[in-house]
Amino acid sequence: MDLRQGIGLRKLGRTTDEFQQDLLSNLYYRRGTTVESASARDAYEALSQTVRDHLAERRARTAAAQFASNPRWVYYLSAEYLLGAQLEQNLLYSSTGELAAEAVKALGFSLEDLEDLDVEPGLGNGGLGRLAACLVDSLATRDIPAVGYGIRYDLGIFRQIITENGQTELPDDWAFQGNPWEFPAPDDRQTVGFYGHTEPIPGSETRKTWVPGEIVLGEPSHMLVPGYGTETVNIVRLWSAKASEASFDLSRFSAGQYAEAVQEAVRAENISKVLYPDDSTELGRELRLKQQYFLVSCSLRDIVRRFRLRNEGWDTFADKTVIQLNDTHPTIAIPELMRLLVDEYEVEWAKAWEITRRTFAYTCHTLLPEALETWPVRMFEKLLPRHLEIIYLINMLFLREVEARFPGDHDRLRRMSIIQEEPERRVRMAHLAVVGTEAVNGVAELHSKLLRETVLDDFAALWPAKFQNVTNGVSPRRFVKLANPRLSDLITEGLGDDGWLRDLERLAGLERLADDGSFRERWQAIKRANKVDLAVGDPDSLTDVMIKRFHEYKRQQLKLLHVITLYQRIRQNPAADWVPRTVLFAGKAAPAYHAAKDIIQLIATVAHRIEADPVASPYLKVVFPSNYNVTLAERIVPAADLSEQISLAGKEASGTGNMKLALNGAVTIGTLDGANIEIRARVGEDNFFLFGMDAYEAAQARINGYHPRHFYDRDEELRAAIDTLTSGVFGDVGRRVAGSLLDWDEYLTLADFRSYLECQEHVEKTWRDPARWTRMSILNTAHSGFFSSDRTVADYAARIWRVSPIPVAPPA
Ligand code: KOT
Repeated sequence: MDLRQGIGLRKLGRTTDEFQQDLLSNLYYRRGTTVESASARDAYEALSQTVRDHLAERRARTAAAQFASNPRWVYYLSAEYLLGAQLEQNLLYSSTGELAAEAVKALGFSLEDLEDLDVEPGLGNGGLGRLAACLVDSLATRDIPAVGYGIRYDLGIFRQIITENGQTELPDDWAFQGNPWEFPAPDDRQTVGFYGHTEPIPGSETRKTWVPGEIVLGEPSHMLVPGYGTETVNIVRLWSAKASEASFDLSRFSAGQYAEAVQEAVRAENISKVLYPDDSTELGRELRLKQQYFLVSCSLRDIVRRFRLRNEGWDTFADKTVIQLNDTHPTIAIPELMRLLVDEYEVEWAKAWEITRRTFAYTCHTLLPEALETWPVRMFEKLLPRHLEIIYLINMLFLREVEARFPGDHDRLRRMSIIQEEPERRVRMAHLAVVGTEAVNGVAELHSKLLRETVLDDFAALWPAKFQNVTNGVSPRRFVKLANPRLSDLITEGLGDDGWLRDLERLAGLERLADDGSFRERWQAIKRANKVDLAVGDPDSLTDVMIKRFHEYKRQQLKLLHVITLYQRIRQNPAADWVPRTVLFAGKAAPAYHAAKDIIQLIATVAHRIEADPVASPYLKVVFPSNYNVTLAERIVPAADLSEQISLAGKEASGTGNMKLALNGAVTIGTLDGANIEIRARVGEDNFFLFGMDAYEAAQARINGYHPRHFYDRDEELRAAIDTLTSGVFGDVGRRVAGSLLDWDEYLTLADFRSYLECQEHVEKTWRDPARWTRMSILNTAHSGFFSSDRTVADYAARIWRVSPIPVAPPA
């Protein structure tokens, strides 16, 4: 037997009978149970294994095809991945959904029951982590050889419970019952050093020996990432920290000091214990820096290992490798690659630097100054002494370059240095990321422009060609096909086939149906049915959703002031012809972000009050389902009529929820911020509710001296809403939120209040004309094709990575 043909010999069930056989075989031989005694979990595990086998076979062919062509590989380094539930996706991407439904039915289960057992790995916080998941989906769909690297946190993003007391956090032990979707690969384990000291190497000026003081092992496992409508199956490789044998202290154990004996091992394994639950904030904890270096060190060694399978020497490394840094979290990869090349492989500094710069690219996801990562030099020195020396050398050579271009401009040197001097010496990771990469991109047009004009302006002046924009996108498979099967079927019928799932711009073909009365009625009926399924309020009410992380810049507090105003209006005039609304909030706040948690608690309190009020509750309902995650987003997005995208202009880098909602026919009410601008340009001004200041007006307002009380004094309804909060009827939390708005209002909520309320009146007027609303809804879907992550990946591939697809042949 020719073993290389071996993978072709394993015949996978393509008929119901064969699939059934495979399922039973997994139930008996892998699960060790029988049809008679199989529990739902047994059935779930066996089904997952059966589906996984289909992908594994494609994976084997993919790896063979990709390595054979020795391409330029894309390596995506991200501290976060929000992959979403796997079973339903993998059924879709392996076209086994119908087979599976019949097979599990014969076992006495329904597919839906088993899907309920599928746990979503919550290995991320929000937009940045979900973007990573959409990009790896699209990389596979576009047949691009790629690996996503990340950390396999034992505990993912906390589980959230909402009560009238606000948010409570519980640990998310997501893999408690095992994870049928991952393959451990202990043979590819890596060794990671921390702490210690460096020693000079006689005869060399640049090379050093690093003697680490702590050694931790990184064990990989991978999840399969199938492309849709193609053979390619890529992987996401996630690292778990494991203590080395040496860290177990046998002598202490023998002396009865059991806790002390494992102390060091516990410390080592804590590195991948828990995801930091912060989003768009900076936090300077050593464990976080350890996580970052752990991810980077394991991944770079793996990348080098893979390179050496096919290549020799270093001359072609950058031709065969591009590493995309998902924000600055993995930026230590730049000095780490320098260390590997210079210290370990004895590549000369200048050559190593050329290779490094050509290998990396950096995506920035924020404009908030507090989210720009910096690390105290002292912490760096202790944890990664050799990396700090390398950063100093990189910085010295870089500042020489700046000095040559701008002689005598000392202020510029101080601004651009990788090392911040005042008030404390810190390493500026964004500066390191710009200096050490070939391309830097923002995630929406406005964001990329503001990066060039503000935060990174000095760098854009030095290297204008380095700065690019790549507007974010989302996976139409997960966020339309899987989330909204009814709408997907109607779109497919309207367009004649389902090619739109791989070529989303084809949605434009729906435009001609926007004026077709019967199509409109079916569209409307689907939205209604999705609302019935969501079951949070009257399906005939305007379903108004604000789903995203809680952050003051996103301005959930503005939405809340609107709700309070509506409530007061209804109370004052109960007999008027009110538009019934269901306002749905969902999202988590960082556990230590007290102002955001206050807003959550206040929303829950107001919701309760309105619910208990017989006058207002027929027209206004506020709901706050707990534990917003990918799975919950997939239920809410298809049911939304109105999409709230109301951040202060200039603060939201892009947003991607805005894209998911528009694609599903929600109409946006929003500011000129992030990707809202591009959504509006595509769906048309008439099909988007615009309000508020733009980014330049907002910046100007701050410069001119912003006084929230000015708006409070001049707007009666605003005053009434805030006075209610101050009065204490919503408790202390109401007082705190009102106080922060009146005294400071960092994100100019009060300045945009009136414009927002007027715009909401326009929303209601439009809603009263269902034909018109439905037309707007259809046109939102029709013109959102640009926001596919397949397009995002195509942009990166063409302009940043310079890679092409490597198609995988179907089985012989
Ligand atoms: C977190 C920490 C530091 C720097 C940035 C972040 C961050 C940014 N986390 N999530 N984001 C969001 O990323 C999304 C994907 O690009 C954007 O759509 C969104 O606007 C960011 O807030």
